[in-house]
Amino acid sequence: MFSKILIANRGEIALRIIRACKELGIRTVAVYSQPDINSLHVKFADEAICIGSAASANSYLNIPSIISAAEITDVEAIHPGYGFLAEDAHFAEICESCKIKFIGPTPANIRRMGDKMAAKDAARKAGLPVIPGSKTAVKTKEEAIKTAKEIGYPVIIKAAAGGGGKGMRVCHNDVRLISALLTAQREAEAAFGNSDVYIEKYIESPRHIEIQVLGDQHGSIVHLGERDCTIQRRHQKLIEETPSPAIDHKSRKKMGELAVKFSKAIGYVNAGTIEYLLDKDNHFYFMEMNTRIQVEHPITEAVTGIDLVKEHIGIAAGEHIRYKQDDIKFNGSAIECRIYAEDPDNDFMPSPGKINIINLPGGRGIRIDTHIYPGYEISPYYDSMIGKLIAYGKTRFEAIKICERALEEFIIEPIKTTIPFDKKVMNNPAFLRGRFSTDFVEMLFEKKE
Ligand code: MV4
Repeated sequence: MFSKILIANRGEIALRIIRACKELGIRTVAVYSQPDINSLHVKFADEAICIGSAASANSYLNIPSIISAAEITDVEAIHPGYGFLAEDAHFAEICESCKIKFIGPTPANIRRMGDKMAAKDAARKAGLPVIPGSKTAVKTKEEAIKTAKEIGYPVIIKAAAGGGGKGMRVCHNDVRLISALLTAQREAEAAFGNSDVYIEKYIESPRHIEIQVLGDQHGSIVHLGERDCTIQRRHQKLIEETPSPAIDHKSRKKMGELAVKFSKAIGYVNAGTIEYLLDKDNHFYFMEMNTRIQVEHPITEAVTGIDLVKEHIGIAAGEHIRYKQDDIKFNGSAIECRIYAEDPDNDFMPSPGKINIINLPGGRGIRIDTHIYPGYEISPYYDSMIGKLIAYGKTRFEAIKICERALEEFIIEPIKTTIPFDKKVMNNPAFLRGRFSTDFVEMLFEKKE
């Protein structure tokens, strides 16, 4: 095992990783931007180094600064957390060439899955159902129209280097497709430095279901079940749960087995997530793979009893996964509410500022992962997520009730947060019945007007 690692991140995930390290007896080095000097990750790490000014490009994305910090403090490995450099193959390569272990997949894994067409191609070859569409980049109007004719409207244009919803365009006819193609290519070029786009059949009102996988450096791969991340707004996840109320034991098993088959086929190492879309008829399709530890990992921890961050670090250190697929038992139901400093009654407008009063909920079945404290100043420079509430119960209904009462106890003042939104969802009939799609949040707000 490592004796000292650097955490190239901030906020709740930096704290989460520091906690795992303390339990593993690993010393920690925090890095921070100037405005983050009073953050808890700085306070709780064994050492801390300032790596630049507020803008992420100058600090948490500043590779020379981070590598220098790692060399000065003589760490053996770097944990990137999520966001920032977590899925930057170039950064993972630099770590390797500096003889610092990147805690995550191989640079080749990251690069291949970053190309969404290559990922789909690998999935198709491994025998997974993939969304019908173009198999190579669509360059011309003629190619676009030919693809649309084959698969039928509606279609969606996506950036090859995209993911997470950036630069997507839904089209219902040839005229719209032709004009959207050029805009999508230009947008892709501007956002990712790669103008390649591809076309897929557009699946209306789907559900987003992802499978957590873990693979060690010795070829062992297991899955840890699914997470239903359907409740999102503008590609920002708001609430996740496991097990998904939308799938039965049989599809769960199939989705898991195929996720493992895919991971084996690409020689995947460490924690990853296979994203599927589920259509109205409950058919599932591979969409993409995330090559990082994810925000919503705690709900999987709740139902499996496995500490994903400890596994993540152990695997990077060369340890074997010591359990087989059948050893992994799924118990109970878990729900995560992401708490954002945003005003749900004003189009989720960011609400940065100083927090004066906090009451964190607790009690049976509750876990809170957060970096906030009374007096903490939420910076407008970074993501507005300020914490996560994870509720665990024997059944989905119990988890919802525990979540609801914890939300009642949750006080953060004077800034606006998404807590009132979460309370509404816990009382929503469609949510309670487990019947909702990616349109859920929009519908919730339309009904109100
Ligand atoms: C889709 C889709 C429908 N059909 N692809 C959104 C994020 C990005 N990873 C892919 N996304 C979608 N891709 C096809 N062929 C609908 C979405 C989508 C979505 C997916 C998951 C969760 C929420 C979503 C909200 C809007 C659109």
